[in-house]
Amino acid sequence: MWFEWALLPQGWAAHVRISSAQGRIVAVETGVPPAATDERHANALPGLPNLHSHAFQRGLAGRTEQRGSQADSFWSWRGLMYRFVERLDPDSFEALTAFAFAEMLEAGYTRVGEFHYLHRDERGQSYTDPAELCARVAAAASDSGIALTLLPVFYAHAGFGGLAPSERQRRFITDPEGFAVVLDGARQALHTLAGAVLGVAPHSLRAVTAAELRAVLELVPDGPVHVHIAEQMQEVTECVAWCGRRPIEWLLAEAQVGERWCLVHATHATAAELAGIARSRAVVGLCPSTEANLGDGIFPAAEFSALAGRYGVGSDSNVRLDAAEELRLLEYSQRLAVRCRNVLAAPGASTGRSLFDAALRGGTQALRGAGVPAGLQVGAPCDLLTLRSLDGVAGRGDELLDGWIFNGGRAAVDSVWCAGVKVVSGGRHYARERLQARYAKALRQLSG
Ligand code: NGQ
Ligand code: ZN
Repeated sequence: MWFEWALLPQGWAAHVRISSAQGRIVAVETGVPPAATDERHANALPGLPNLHSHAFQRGLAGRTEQRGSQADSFWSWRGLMYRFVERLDPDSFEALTAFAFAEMLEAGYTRVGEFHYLHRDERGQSYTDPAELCARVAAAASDSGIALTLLPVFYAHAGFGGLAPSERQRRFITDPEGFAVVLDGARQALHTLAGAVLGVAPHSLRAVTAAELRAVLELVPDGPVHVHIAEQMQEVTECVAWCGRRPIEWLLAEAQVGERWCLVHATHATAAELAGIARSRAVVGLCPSTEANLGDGIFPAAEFSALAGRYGVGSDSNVRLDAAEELRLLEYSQRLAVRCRNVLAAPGASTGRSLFDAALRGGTQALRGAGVPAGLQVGAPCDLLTLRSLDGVAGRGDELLDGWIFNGGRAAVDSVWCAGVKVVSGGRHYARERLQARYAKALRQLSG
C-alpha cells in the first residue's frame, strides 16, 4: 500500500509505502514512488485501540433514554441493562457482539478490549462448555475481523465486603475455581484467533473481595488486568464506609498496580490518587460517551496529563461507536470543566494529534502490553485506516487529525485494515449486510 502522507511513530511522512506479511508490518519506506500494483490512498493513520467494551450493550443504545418515575441514574440504567441480559441466548449474544465489532471497525477501531462478564445461562447454570460465551466473543471477532483482547470478568458480589450477589447477577457469578475453568476455556477459544490476547478483569471492588482479587490475579500472571474503578460517587462513599479508604486509594495500596493494569473510568480521583496512578504507569481507561450517558462525572484529565499520566479511550456501553467522538468528548468535557481551550494538547501542539497519540499509546499498552511496537512501524500489526476528504477533513498532517476529531467523525473513515486485511472500504464493513441483518433479527427477538 502506498500513501501520500502517513502518520509514523516519528511523525508525518510523505510518499510512504507499507508492506505486510502474516498480519504484521514488514517494511515502511518513505519518500518513494508507488509501485504499479500498490493500492494508493491520500493518507494513513494507525488504527485505534478500543480499550473497553461490553459489546452486547450495543443492543440497548438509544433504548434507555425515557425518564422513569424516580430520578434516573447509573443504577436505574443498570436495572434496565440487567433486564436486557436476562433474555440473551448465545446466538443473540453473538449477533449483537459481531455487528458491534463491525461498526467499531467502520469507526476506526482495530482492536477491542472486550470486558466480558456473561458466563452463565438464563437460569444461572453453567453452559456445557463453561466458556461458551467467551467462545462466542471469539467467533464474533473472527467474523468481523477485529483484533481481540478478551478480558473474562470475575464477578462474585453485589457490594463491598463480600455482599451476596443478587438474583439479577446470576449470569455473571463464579468463584475463583469456576473462573479458572472459564479462563482455560477462553484460552482454548482464542487459540485459532490470530493476534488475540487474553487478560483478566476483576469487575470492580464492589464485586470482588481482597482474597478473590489475589486469587484471580494469580491465574493470569502476565496478561492485561482491567478493573472498573471509582465510576460513581456512590461507589466511593460505600468503599469509604467499608474500609475507610477510597477505591483508587485502596487499590494502589493493596494490589501491585503497574503497567499491565487498566483502571477503567477512575472518574472520582483525588490529586493524590492521580499522582499514584501516574507513578504506577497504569493506563486510565476513559469512556467519554458512556460516562456522559450514565452521568458518571468528569475525570480530571487535564490534571492527570500534567503528571504524564497514561490514558486511552473505550466505547464501553457502545451507545455510540465513533473513535473520533470519544476523543472530542474527552477534550470538550475538560473545556467545560476548566473553562479553557485546547486543554489536552501539549504547548504549541495540535489537540487532535495529542489526543490521538495518547489514545494510541495508552490503548496499546492496555490491550497488548507495555513496550510492544505500536503504530505504523515494522513488527507492529498492520492495523491502519484512511480518511476521505470531506469538507473540513482535508489537508495533511495534524490538520487532518483535527478535522477528523473535531468535525468529520466516523463518516470520514474510508478504509480500514486489520492485520493487513482490508475490512472496511468506502466506510462500509465487508460483511455489514449479513451482520446487520443478524443483529436486527436478534433485537426483534429480544424485544418481542
Ligand atoms: C458493566 N457498567 O459491567 O456493564 C457495568 C454495570 C454492574 C458500567 N460500570 C454492571 N458502566 O456494575 O454490575
Ligand atoms: Zn464497563
